[in-house]
Amino acid sequence: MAILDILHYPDARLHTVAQPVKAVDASIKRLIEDMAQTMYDAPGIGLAATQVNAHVQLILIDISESKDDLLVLINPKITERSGEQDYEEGCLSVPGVYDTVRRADRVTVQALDRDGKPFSLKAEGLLSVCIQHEMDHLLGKVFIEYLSPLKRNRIKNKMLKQQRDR
Ligand code: GNR
Ligand code: NI
Repeated sequence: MAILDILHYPDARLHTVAQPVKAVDASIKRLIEDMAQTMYDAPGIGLAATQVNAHVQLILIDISESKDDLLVLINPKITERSGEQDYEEGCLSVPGVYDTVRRADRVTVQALDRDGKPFSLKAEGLLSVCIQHEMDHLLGKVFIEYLSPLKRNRIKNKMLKQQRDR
């Protein structure tokens, strides 16, 4: 297992659109292991392959208190969404920035699990937010793109300054 480097905004690679996983083979399983270790180490409650510069449709989520309930979604597709909720989001690719995003309250998602087996999941609340946040990463989208251009520019400058000062 290995801890992978997480890309930080405004890295252009975060805007790459991920490709579908063709086969849940040994290399994908290794990526899942490494991403899990990276997510728990960070720590975060979700991680998209995009964030570790692997541009395949793979996301990991663990919103459990005990950090022992890893959810793996490969080639996820949202088939139903309803309602609205506002949630204060953060992102490992935009460290130190938190802001409110409005998303669907409930989603139904279809995906493959880590054995390549199809499953369907209904989610609400934080899990639903997290699924939508991670699926945005696979489309090359970071949550701050929902904020006003003014806020986004301030965040971009703050991030660039942080990276200069490191
Ligand atoms: O760790 C994370 N916390 C979080 C909090 C509110 C809404 C979304 C998230 S996901 C984030 C990890 C991350 O950046 N995933 O892409
Ligand atoms: Ni994120």
